[in-house]
Amino acid sequence: MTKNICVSSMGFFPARIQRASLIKCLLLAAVFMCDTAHSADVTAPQLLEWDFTPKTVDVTTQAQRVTVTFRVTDDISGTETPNVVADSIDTTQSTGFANVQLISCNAIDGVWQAQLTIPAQSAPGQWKINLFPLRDVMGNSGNFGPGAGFPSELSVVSGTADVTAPQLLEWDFVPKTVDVTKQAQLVTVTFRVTDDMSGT
Ligand SMILES: [Ca+2]
Ligand SMILES: [Ca+2]
Repeated sequence: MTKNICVSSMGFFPARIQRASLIKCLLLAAVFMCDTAHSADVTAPQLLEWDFTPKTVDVTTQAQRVTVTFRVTDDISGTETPNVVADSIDTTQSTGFANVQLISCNAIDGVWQAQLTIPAQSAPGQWKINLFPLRDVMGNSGNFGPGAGFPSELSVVSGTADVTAPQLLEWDFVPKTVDVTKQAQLVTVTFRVTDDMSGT
């Protein structure tokens, strides 16, 4: 399209302007060709390096912090900030998402760091540190990480662990019937929950 516009306009101008137009045309054509030569980003980011410290924490008396450091590259659009979380293998306990920051370089080739906090009285045993998703700005996602070849199991020592879920002891609501013909109505739910150690 760029070429057609250029050729059709050249016939109406003197030779000097035609030369200028020709140069302009070639430049535009070059830009156009460069644009079309850009590759689409259809490839997910790659995890190149991954480690965390310490490998064992004792949360008997207080919470402990684990630092995860990893390097991710992406071919074109750049890596979006990934999520890092640690989950207890034997229970439903989880740290929740860590605070993840890019600490050096950039989203094309960057080193990221995540701070995980294992709460006091957490479940003892092995916890698995997960990385997900490895997704770039264009939405290309890889598998859950870190994957084979990288350490992912954290040992948790906990002398007084709370591994029992809360119990629902009482539950009721009033009223049992509402008439919303003319206006909205409130229903009040009251319940009692107990927990053995850490609280509900
Ligand atoms: Ca990509
Ligand atoms: Ca409990």
